[in-house]
Amino acid sequence: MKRVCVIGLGYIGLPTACMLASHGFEVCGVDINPHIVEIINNGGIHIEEPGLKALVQSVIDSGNLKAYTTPKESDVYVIAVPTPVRSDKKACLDYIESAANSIVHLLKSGNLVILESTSPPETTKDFLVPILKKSNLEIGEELFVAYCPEKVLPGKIINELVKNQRIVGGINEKSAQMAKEVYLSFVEGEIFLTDTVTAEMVKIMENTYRDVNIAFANELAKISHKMGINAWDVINLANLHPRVNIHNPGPGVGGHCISVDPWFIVEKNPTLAKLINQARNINDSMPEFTYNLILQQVKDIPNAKITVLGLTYKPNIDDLRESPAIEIVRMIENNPDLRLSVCDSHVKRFNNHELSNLEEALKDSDCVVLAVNHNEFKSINPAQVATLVRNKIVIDTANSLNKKVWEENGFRYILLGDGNLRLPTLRPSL
Ligand code: SAJ
Repeated sequence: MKRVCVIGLGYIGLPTACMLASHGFEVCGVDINPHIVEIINNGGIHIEEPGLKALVQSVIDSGNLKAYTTPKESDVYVIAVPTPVRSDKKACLDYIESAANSIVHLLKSGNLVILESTSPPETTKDFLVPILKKSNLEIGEELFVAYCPEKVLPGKIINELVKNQRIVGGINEKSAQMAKEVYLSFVEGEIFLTDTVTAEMVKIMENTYRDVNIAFANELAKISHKMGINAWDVINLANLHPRVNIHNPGPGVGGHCISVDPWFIVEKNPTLAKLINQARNINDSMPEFTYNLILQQVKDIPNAKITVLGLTYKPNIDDLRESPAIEIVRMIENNPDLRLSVCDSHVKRFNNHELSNLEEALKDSDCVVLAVNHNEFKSINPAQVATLVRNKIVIDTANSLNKKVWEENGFRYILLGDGNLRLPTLRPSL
């Protein structure tokens, strides 16, 4: 049985390690955090992802996955560590560097090293390979290296790991072929081979495409506010065109991918990547835009209490990375004239914050802000909310609350992206 060492047991590394362990590999999972290692070895998980717990339990029970804090000698090494962006918007490759350094002494002729972490183009050949060369193995002849970006959507990781197509970029043909063999064990989607730089660029462009399109929708939301029209109506009507697909505006773009990866292109091409840079800035401006909507609504209420519903970067997950809701919460916190309560049952801890249950969060509130459209908030009953709050104002950043019902219960309903000046009877009925 081939041995695979997966370094980094986070949102990507852990599900990937499980897939490999349930498809014929003996897997050593590595994480520098001993607490995470202990949880996994006990068949548990430290992140929320549908289906993951059962998968971990089964591969721990079968003995095909074991977690450690340091790598063990293997045939294949998969690096799936974070690549955050620094405050100067430059990629931080420190985790790739330490992961690569941690395996150098284990590498043997015939081994394959796969990088999965989203990285600026040329990272594999110009950053990873030089570290691996310290093994004294001939790259492409004795030691094979590939870049294979993950493409899975948090919330659907287990399904997408199997079903999505994959891009495999090899440092040479043999490396690409060897990596393809590994993924063929569990991937049902088609696997395309290319070079490492193209594969790195494909990954970043997928997320940048989405970022630019969301920025377009967010810009439309701002313009619609100014012009007194409803951006959501504009989007619904424009998207009837067979070649138009405007994305959804919102309080900002979060997560470890879409809000980070475009900076890697800006870093490499500062003078050329103008649109990409601007799109990032537009999306980064949305928490403040949302905060200003809140301020407008509570300007006449002394010491207003704002209730923020949802803290994660998108619905129905527990991931807080780069969450726009957190930005909004910080702005509210820093305003001495406002009080704050936050409710999110997916989040156990958030800095020193006490998260309230829904009833506590709504009690005496002056403005309820739906920041993240978790399923749990869909069942909120405006009539019941009305009995708890002090002032009846609700701000919907996701276009997911029923305006009519909230208004029937006496609420002033504000939708992000709706300038709200048109007569309701003139609204298109989509
Ligand atoms: N968002 C909007 N408007 C939209 C769509 C999304 O404001 O119309 C916001 C979300 O609320 C969230 C952020 O964008 O804050 C990102 O959410 P997402 O669901 O679009 O994407 P991620 O970051 O969870 O996952 C993305 C996916 N990439 C693409 O769809 C191109 C996923 O397939 C990647 O594997 C993942 O990035 C990654 O790891 O790179």
